[in-house]
Amino acid sequence: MSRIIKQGLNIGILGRVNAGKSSLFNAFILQEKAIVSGIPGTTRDAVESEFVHKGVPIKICDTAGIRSNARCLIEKTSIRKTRASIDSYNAIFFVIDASKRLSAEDKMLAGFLISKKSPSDIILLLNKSDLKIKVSEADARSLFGGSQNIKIIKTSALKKQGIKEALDYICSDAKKKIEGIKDGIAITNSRQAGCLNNFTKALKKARELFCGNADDIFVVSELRSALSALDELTGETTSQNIIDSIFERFCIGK
Ligand SMILES: Nc1nc2c(ncn2[C@@H]2O[C@H](COP(=O)(O)OP(=O)(O)O)[C@@H](O)[C@H]2O)c(=O)[nH]1
Ligand SMILES: [Mg+2]
Repeated sequence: MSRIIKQGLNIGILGRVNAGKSSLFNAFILQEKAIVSGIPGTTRDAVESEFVHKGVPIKICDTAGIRSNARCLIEKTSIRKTRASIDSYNAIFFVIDASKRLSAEDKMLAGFLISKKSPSDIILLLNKSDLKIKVSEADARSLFGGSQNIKIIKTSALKKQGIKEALDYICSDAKKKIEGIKDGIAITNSRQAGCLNNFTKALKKARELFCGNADDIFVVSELRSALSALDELTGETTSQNIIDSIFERFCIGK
């Protein structure tokens, strides 16, 4: 989970060809970045975009649709890449074309996903919900053995419905997961706050001196103060060797 804090949310959009993945991707990022087409197998290379929603940095990736009878080598390669990328996503938008009956490809992909991800990391998007719906929520859930842990949201990339709901859901879920961690790393007392304060003050001072062309010795002295404030906060002592090698490089680099 600390991966979310370090890198933000990494979401993959998966589903069979023509389910509407690229259209949804464009709706999520509010741009026409991915090519939308009725011709199956159009998306070959994964297309990525980054933005912030409700305070959560998100990287979202449109993938090549997965189908069993890929026509050519390029498509086969992109499908292999899609499969291999699944581990890197914190969450998956699994897109189903709800205007058509569930296909063997939907089932195959759902089986593959559930073998790789926990149900709470899969959000099922019943897309094309502006058309006559042929897949009920119960049908969709049956793809995952009826699991109640899979969130289902009806979307229409065409009418821009369910887009905000899907992003809101994924962000509030991420925030819940992060809250638990935040508690563990909170600055809990004034001594710790004081250390952080001293650390930032010393760093600022070092920067000022450096930019003002002060002699290295003064800059280094401030950096040492910053480090010792950090040591006090973490309870660790930075080894003299590390300090020496940092300053050696610092002085040569200047
Ligand atoms: N009616 C309707 N058509 C859609 C919707 N989303 C996508 N489409 C159409 O479905 C086709 C395939 O869309 P695309 O986004 O390229 O699918 P992908 O292969 O999963 O990336 C295109 O003709 C889209 O215009 C939707 O929500 N409603
Ligand atoms: Mg596509």
